[in-house]
Amino acid sequence: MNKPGAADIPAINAGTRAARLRRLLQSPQLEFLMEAHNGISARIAEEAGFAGIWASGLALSAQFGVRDNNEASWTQVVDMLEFMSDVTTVPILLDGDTGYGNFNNTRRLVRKLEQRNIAGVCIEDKLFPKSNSFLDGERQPLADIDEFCGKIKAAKDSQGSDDFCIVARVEALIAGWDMKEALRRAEAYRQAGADAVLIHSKLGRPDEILTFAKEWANRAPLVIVPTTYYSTPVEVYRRAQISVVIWANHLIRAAVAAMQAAARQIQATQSPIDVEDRIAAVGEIFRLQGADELKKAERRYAGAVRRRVQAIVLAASRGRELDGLTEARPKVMLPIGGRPLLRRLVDEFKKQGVNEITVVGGYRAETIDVPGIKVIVNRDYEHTGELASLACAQAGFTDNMVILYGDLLFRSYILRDLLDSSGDIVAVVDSAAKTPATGSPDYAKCSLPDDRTVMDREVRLLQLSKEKKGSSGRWIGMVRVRGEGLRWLNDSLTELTMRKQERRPGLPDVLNHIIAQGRPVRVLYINGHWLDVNSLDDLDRASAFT
Ligand code: SPV
Ligand code: MG
Repeated sequence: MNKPGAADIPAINAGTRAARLRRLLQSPQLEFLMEAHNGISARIAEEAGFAGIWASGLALSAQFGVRDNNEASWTQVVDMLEFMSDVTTVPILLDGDTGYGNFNNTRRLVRKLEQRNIAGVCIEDKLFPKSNSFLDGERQPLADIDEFCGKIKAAKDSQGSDDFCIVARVEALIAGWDMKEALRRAEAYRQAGADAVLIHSKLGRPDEILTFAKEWANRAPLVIVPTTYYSTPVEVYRRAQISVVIWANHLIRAAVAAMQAAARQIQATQSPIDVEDRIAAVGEIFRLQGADELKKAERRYAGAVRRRVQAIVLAASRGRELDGLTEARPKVMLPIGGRPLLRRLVDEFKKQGVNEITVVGGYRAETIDVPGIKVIVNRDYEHTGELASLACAQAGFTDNMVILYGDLLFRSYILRDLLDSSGDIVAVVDSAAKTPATGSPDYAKCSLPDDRTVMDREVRLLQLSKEKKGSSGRWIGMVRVRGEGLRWLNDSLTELTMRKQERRPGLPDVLNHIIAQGRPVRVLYINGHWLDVNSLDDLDRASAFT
């Protein structure tokens, strides 16, 4: 068969993968396939610019850590091909060894490969279980020609798409037969329906394959594997009208050499310092895994799962009523039952899957030492108030946050219910008078009192003030902000920051301002089960609150 002229063939990268492999085989140019052996190596081969991938039997078995003797089952190979196919777009040609059995096994293989979008399979005329061509090649028996032709016919007859490619691999030269036998077999395989012939040689020079190519005279596309005669310039193959060159094992060999060097070095020096700059960054691994796509998808489909929530913890104050204990650290670092107050708070958030926790410190902020949090410092905490502390964190605000005071202890269900609540801004109000009101409590006027028998009523916060009379409960210093609520919060923060005020505005002033703009702030009623730490008595109570 003659290769068609360049003008007759569509672009290599159009159409199905099988059609593209067919065009690679039939293209008048010399084309190249790169070996790959798993998902990440397949992706690397494609990114490097290869128009097709050789799923090498040697490399696949090596990455499993077994020999190239059909020790890995064919279904294990097909499973790996599925990963390779999923992460690439270029055609993949499987090195299918002998077809893993007789004609019947081979035709089942073809169907399974097509289901996984594999473009073609190369089968070789040896016996199952085969051995690698470079291991005692001449001792390897060849298949009976008729039997192998039957296998090719069965494979061709069972393929669903006309484009799926069967490459017949001639091992005569490997097994010590002469050129005549190689040509006889190649011709028989062509007549049986093979789409291309792979002629393999283990010589250090290309002499055999060049002689073969000359005699073959382009009767069907010719594929070669220059592993041993690798120093031959590819121009030689062009001139010989070879169709496809397979670089058959270079990625597994590159990976093995790099892994050996890194492992030895880290073991010898007991440190990765010397290898760190020579190995791929973790970020590069994430990139190859497509981490960015998942981030985008999360943004798009976030409604389906509980959105990532951020916690903003206001923890700038020293805790005036606790002077004696807060010389060296802020109130939030006081130990309660052996664990700093802030640590307990952070643990509660983590329990609910809230892992992005920003703490705004001020007084002795350098002593805030709790793992897994980000600390932002309000350096002017002495002359500013909560509003300024909030503003310090404003750049990192998201439309899904819980803002709260750092001196709170609460039962887990309170945060859980707040995370499950609906409303753009939701304030937690305690309708029971059980928690002693120390410090400077904020009382909540609400649209409806807490009716503990009716769960789903929408209750609005009308105002926070120091006035207990007429209130429906006490705001505990915790508020949820999401969706539109973020814009309302930002608007009010900007507005209040610009106003000159006698008193330093706090979080209650921000909520009151939002309400005054006609924006709904909803109430989540609770009934005790929390405390805030303002006094020595509170500290005693907090120790008992476990
Ligand atoms: C493979 O890559 O597994 C091959 C080519 O079959 S070779 O190892 O050269 O036989
Ligand atoms: Mg092989």
